[in-house]
Amino acid sequence: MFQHVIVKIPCKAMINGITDHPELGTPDYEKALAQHASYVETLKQCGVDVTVLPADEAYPDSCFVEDPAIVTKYCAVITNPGAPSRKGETAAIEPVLEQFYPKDKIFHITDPGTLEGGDVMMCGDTFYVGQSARTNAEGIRQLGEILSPFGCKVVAVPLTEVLHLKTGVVYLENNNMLTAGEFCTKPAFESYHKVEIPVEEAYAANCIWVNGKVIVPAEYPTVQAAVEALGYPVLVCDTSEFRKIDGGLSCLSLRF
Ligand code: CIR
Repeated sequence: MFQHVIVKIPCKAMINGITDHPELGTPDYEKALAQHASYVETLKQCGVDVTVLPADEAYPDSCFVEDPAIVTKYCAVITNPGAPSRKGETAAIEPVLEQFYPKDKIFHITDPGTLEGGDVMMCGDTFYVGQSARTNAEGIRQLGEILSPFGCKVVAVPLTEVLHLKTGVVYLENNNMLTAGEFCTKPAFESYHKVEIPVEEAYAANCIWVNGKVIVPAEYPTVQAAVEALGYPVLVCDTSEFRKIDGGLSCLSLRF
């Protein structure tokens, strides 16, 4: 179960956030703020306390607070984002995590290792880590070294089709996993009960389990029905403006 969630208000510069999908257009900032506020309210309905950090105009993608840190029940890890424009986001998140973790339980990924939290999927004590354009083999090795003393296993999952691992796969606890695209056939996920998401709704693979409920992005009826069929109460949240800069539900929070 999660007790805490950390989010960060989107900054005005988010309209210049990194995107592989310019064809989706530029985010509408006012709409993004409203969607973010409603995201926070939805999280509160899942019984967590939510720490809302102020916007940081220096970093266009800083609302995607999942990427500069990994939070576990054992420790926190400050990452080393692979995107040059996002590296400085880690300095702002560390003092916030010090309010929740003792200093000797906060670790760091360092050069030449790179790693972004969006590539890390926690399934119990196994951490699957996407080897992506943002996360390299050395970053994954360092994470393994940090987590193994806690009895955790780190498994690298090479990916080519999407930005981060969790762009295309989500673990919903109870052995259930939603997979899209290349993640439907990865040997690493063979033992899970997988529900395959159709290509036209692949964006909705980025949904989140929070304390028994699942938050799903608005307007993905097939995914919503599939999650309901698995027996989870579903909450819906519109993230259309974040999608335009390749972000979604999981990227917008740290949950622990
Ligand atoms: C980026 O490219 O870094 C941002 N525009 C989107 C980050 C999404 N984060 C995530 O999937 N964890």
